[in-house]
Amino acid sequence: MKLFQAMMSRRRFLQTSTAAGAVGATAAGVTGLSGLTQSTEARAARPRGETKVTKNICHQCPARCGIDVYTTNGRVHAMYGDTGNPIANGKLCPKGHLGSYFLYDPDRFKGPMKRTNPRKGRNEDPGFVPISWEEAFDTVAARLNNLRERGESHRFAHFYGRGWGASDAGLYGDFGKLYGTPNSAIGHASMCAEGSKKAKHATDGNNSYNAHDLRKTNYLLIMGASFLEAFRPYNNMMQMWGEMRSKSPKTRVTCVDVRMNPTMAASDRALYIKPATDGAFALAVAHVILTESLWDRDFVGDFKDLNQRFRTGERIMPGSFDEKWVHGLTEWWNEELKDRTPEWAEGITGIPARHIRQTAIEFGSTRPAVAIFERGPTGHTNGTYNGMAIHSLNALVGSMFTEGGLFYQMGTPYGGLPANADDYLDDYARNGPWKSQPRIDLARTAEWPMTSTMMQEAGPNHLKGTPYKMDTAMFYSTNPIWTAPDPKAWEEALKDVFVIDTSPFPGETAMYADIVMPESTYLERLQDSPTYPFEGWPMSALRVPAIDPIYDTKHFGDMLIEIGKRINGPTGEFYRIIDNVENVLRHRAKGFENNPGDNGVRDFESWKEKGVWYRKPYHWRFIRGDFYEWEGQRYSKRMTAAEVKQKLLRTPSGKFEFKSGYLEQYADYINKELGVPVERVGLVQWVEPRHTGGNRDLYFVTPKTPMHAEGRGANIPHAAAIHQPVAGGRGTVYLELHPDTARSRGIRNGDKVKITSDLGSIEAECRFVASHRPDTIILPFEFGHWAQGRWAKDRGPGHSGELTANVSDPISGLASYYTGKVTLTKA
Ligand SMILES: Nc1nc2c(c(=O)[nH]1)N[C@H]1C(S)=C(S)[C@@H](COP(=O)(O)OP(=O)(O)OC[C@H]3O[C@@H](n4cnc5c(=O)[nH]c(N)nc54)[C@H](O)[C@@H]3O)O[C@H]1N2
Ligand SMILES: Nc1nc2c(c(=O)[nH]1)N[C@H]1C(S)=C(S)[C@@H](COP(=O)(O)OP(=O)(O)OC[C@H]3O[C@@H](n4cnc5c(=O)[nH]c(N)nc54)[C@H](O)[C@@H]3O)O[C@H]1N2
Ligand code: SF4
Ligand SMILES: [Mo]
Repeated sequence: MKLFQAMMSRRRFLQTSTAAGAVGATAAGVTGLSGLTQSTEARAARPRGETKVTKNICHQCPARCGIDVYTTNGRVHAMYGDTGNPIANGKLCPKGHLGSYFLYDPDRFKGPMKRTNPRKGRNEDPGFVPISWEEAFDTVAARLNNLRERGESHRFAHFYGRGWGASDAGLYGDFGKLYGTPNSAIGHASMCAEGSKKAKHATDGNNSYNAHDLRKTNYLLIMGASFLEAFRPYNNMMQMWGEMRSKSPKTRVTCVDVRMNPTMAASDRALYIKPATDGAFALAVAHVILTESLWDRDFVGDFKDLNQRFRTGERIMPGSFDEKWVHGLTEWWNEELKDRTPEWAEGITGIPARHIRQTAIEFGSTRPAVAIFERGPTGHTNGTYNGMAIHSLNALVGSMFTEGGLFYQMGTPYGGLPANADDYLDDYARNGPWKSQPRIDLARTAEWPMTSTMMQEAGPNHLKGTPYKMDTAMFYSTNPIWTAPDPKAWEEALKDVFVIDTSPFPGETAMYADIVMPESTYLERLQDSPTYPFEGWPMSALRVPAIDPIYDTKHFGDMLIEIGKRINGPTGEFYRIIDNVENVLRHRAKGFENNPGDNGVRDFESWKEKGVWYRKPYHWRFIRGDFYEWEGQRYSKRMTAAEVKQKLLRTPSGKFEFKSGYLEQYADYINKELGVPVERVGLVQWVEPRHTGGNRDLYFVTPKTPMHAEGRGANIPHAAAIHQPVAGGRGTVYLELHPDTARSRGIRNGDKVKITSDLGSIEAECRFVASHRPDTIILPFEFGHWAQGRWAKDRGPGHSGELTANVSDPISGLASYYTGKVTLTKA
């Protein structure tokens, strides 16, 4: 009853906030207009300058919405969603409009600086003094040349968070190869959402996020993905929600989460799950789809004897099922699924068996149906297996590459660079001692053999001196001293590393910098951005500077190129040919000459004008049992099994694998790390999570909210003012908890509380939210900065990261942000 009330009021909140938005807009329009009629003549007499509209991309989250930036007399005064950008469609999320705060942030770094105080720490003033860009580049290049001469170039590392494209993070690979370091670059994916990619890698062979055709989806199962707050591309997800929920028949939505959030409130069915148990839920759904005969015959196949059935607890005969595009179904059923009933899953997930069964029957009998998941199920030690179980549902109902289903994002057909790095390798680059050195984070070594990156390990590894100590580290759009799990380890680690930070404004990592090379904000820089997975067809947007940099700042890509020019030997030559970011982009845009975009973009100039190149449709489709390729008019070219394996289902078997050949290659490792018997490693299965915090009694979850801009937005006062939709936070962030959880601890609504994990304690003010799980407390991520701008610094609750132990899923390497247990007391 209480839950229902909370959901209703939540729904009302959504409705009224939309309605209020509409009324507000009309009212403003009307007053604006009537105001105009009275004063137009007076204003027209004294025109106040030309308004220029330039194309750009919002940088506050990975949605990468295209924006029109309005600049009058050299001042940016407005930005709107670009009507010609397929993600934005003329709309933005509430954060998008706030972009000029970054540009005019009074706390911005005004130009390059060097540190004068050798001591580093929270309470140390870095003593930054201005230097010229020449001095900044020369200092860094001298260090790097010196390391190279000593045969220690591997001790230089590049770290990055939000990379955008060919003009920034896309330049790292060549740099590492030419200069000679395995650490160019270490990306933050293992602190982000690597788990869902790995789950897909293990089952369908694509190490990637999915693209979706949500307009045509008729059933959506959302598991631990914040569809109406974060799921990518966020702004477009809200538009898709509108489409799905207003079409006929409307898309039915079941949402599974550990807390009440806007997506739960707006769904047809909201299921509260015990954290980290999503795999058990999904396996039970799979069990029902098979026992109720709801699987997709065209994709999965069928029994040879059509009278045969899947029956709970009964094995099927090997060889009795003809698999079509799946691999391992028989073993999956016999060794795992046959006993995974809804009743079994109820015991693990806490979700009543009848809800699991209903969800399964709906999901299995509606086409097309899609199951999505992100950091919720994967932010745990069993994350990859949880994700595999959920993704298997997409295969069982035949949604892979189907209309209304899931795809993988196509790349942009960019032109080549004016020089090829392989032609500029000297002997050191080819055979130097760096070649035998592992990465500082030990990704892709025996320590973390299955991961592509392990950024959270780099700081602790440096502290231990294993595999070596870093000498110099350059940070681009990442702030591990604040966002990494157990960030205090990074505070210690970076004390004796020469740090180069490129942030436009202060942050924790920047306070440890020896050299600050401030980047221009996104409204001042030229930069490309191929889309994150969206609808599958290729797309690449462009940031066109609205104004020249208002301070002495540069684009990160230009910094990298300038450092490159100063590296001794052929590396310098290579970068003199690459020259600058604009040159890079002009060459990349040559790829559009033979592939003109649907909006007419065919070169650099038209790309700048329209702000985006894209070309529909998606090239492949599964139709009634076969895969087809687009031939200019229709999906008419039937693909061979070999083509499907090469282009779409890139697993060892060329099929969707319920028994993963990829995982089997690492059987001993997985057995050692997770205790799964060697012969079972490949199976999609239930694996018990290991929560940190042992016998502490509350789960601690730190999700994203609509106004949260990763670790970059805490200094935007307006965003802070409306941060927390469920608890109604104003100007701070509250710990959300169930009243029963509070009362049994003598805590009242609004009290200051102390949250304690194995790592330490932080304080927060609490708000009762009767619709949360009583065993789970929620503190949205973003506040608790000790070094950001004036609106972020020393404000709000403590920083949730300081309670988060550095424990990761051994398969994907994703840091287990949502797995820690804590205790709660009155402060
Ligand atoms: N507004 C906004 N959007 C963003 C970002 C942002 O900063 N702000 N950042 C972007 C980035 S970098 C990323 S990685 C994505 C992340 O996108 P998401 O993964 O969708 O977002 P999260 O908030 O991390 O987590 C999703 C949900 O998982 C729930 N959850 C936690 N544990 C469990 C569990 O065990 N089971 C289940 N079923 N649910 C659980 C949380 O309550 C939360 O509602 O968002 C992107 N979009
Ligand atoms: N407790 C907890 N921790 C989390 C999460 C969570 O949910 N809970 N989420 C995790 C996730 S999903 C992610 S993706 C990571 C993100 O963590 P990070 O990789 O650290 O990325 P950001 O927090 O966005 O930090 C980017 C930093 O880049 C700088 N910056 C901002 N704008 C620019 C720019 O235009 N140019 C340059 N050069 N620098 C800029 C700022 O100093 C900012 O501090 O955090 C993770 N940490
Ligand atoms: S913050 Fe909002 S407007 Fe900006 S890219 Fe993300 S969804 Fe788009
Ligand atoms: Mo992320």
